[in-house]
Amino acid sequence: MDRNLGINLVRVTEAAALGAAKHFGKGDKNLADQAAVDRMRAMFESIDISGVVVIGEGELDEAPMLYIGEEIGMRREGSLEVDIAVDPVDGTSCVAKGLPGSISVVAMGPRGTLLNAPDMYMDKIAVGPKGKGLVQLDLPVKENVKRLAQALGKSIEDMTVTTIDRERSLGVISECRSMGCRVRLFDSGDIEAAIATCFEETGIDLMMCIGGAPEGVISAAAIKCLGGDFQGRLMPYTEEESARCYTMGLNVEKLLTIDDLAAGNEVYFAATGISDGSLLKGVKFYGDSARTQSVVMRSATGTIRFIDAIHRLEKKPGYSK
Ligand code: VTB
Repeated sequence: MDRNLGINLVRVTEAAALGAAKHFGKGDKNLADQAAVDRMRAMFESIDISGVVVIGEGELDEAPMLYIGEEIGMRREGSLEVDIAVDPVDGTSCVAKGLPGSISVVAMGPRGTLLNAPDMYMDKIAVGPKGKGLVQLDLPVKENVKRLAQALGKSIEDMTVTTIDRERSLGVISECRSMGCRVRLFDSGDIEAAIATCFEETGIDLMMCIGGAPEGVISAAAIKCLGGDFQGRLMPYTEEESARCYTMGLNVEKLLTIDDLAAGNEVYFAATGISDGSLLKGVKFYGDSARTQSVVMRSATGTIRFIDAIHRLEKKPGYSK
């Protein structure tokens, strides 16, 4: 794989974030998502890949662009054949409500490496490199927190677990609080929450939540680049969802490891902040320019780059609309 592809992926997430950020705090998550999808789809055309969307905006009948199975990229003869997983806005409700924690993300790997996860819930756990091999989805919450605290050399009181602010998280929240551990809730955007566990400066040690399965695949791709660990299990809630897993050849009982979700060691990941988050700053508009902050990484080398960019809006008329 061409190592410069990562930098090109940042162009894709920057474009999407700039589009979505125009709708920050305006109460309409669909408009924010649409702007991000349009920009992302257009920017992909300039990248020399032959990509197939494996995680996208939905099935063809639900989404006109970036739908599952759509072929994107320049698609020349000789272009690299890749799987693409996109989330033009992870945390659409955060953008609409003007809350922190929304990002635009893309993951990419050689064809056949990213799991085509159905749009349903997944039970997930994410941890940084020091917790790899210790923390397990199937262990009790308290055991995971204890093991990780020991590995990090922290007291339980200083540990921070992050989870989604939903009723279904009440079990995790009460287990953590009852042992004196700090709990940080987020409204949506579990990809950023998962990645945050791999950066000490975020202060987030562990993520446990039930969130979207597609976001699980993208989180796994990112965490593979960061040397941490991610595990998940599909959680079909209806007969229809169970049947869908069956047709897709997915065993719902199976613990999905990071390698099941993002196979091999040639994974790329890029993200740009839309609203301020624990890792990335959101888009700022200054009249004639806009500023973005992104992260790009590649699992083969494990290099992590943060990219601060200033976009001159008069030179990119499309960005100021
Ligand atoms: C979560 C959240 C995502 O979907 O995965 C959520 O982190 C699913 O949970 O950002 P709910 O159905 O309770 O919202 C997202 O919001 C993406 O749509």
